[in-house]
Amino acid sequence: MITLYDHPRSGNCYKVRLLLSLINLPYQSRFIDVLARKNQTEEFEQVSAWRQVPAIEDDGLAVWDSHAILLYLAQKYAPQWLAPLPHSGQMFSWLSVSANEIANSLQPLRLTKVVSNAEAAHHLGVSEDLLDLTGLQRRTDRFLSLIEKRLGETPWLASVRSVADIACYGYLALAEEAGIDLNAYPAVFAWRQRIDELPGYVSPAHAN
Ligand SMILES: N[C@@H](CCC(=O)N[C@@H](CS)C(=O)NCC(=O)O)C(=O)O
Repeated sequence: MITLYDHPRSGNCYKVRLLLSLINLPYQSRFIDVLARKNQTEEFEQVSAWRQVPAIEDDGLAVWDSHAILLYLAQKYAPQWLAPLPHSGQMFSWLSVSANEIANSLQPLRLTKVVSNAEAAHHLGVSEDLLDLTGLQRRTDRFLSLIEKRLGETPWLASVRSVADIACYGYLALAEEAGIDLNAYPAVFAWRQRIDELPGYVSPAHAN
């Protein structure tokens, strides 16, 4: 059975929990208390090279990084979540947006609201006085206006439903925790609702 190295408050782990639930794939969850630095061990590094969650073990094979895990699981168990050509190009582009633009805007912005500034600075690898909250908000606003434009043109990020939607949804599901009101982004709001209504959907609050 698949083992997911998991933390219930992590949006990156949530992406993996959501796909596993949507495709109805059984797994066991191993809680890694990253806030208590329990990830900083050589043993965990054998599974996750950067000592971060999420990571999975499947048939003795370790895979880490939420995007890599989504692609791996879809390729092996749920190819219906992979956009075919020519849509695959946009799927890869929006996966990249999740791994870069969201990971450098909405994800850390939300972190600053759910843990102390000192804790957030530690996880972001900067000293507390260099925590750039204005910059995070500006980058988040820019990301939101770009994804709003895309979702005003197409119901799914890659035109067809794909793991790119799950990747970007991970932190957009937690937007309110970052102090964002998605009513200002009607296309994103409607897309989020489409995902909420998928069979097998689990909310971020539900951890195994
Ligand atoms: N690129 C990775 C980032 C994973 C990540 O940022 N994990 C955080 C939790 S959301 C973590 O493990 N932080 C603990 C640490 O870095 O020490 C992914 O998309 O999965």
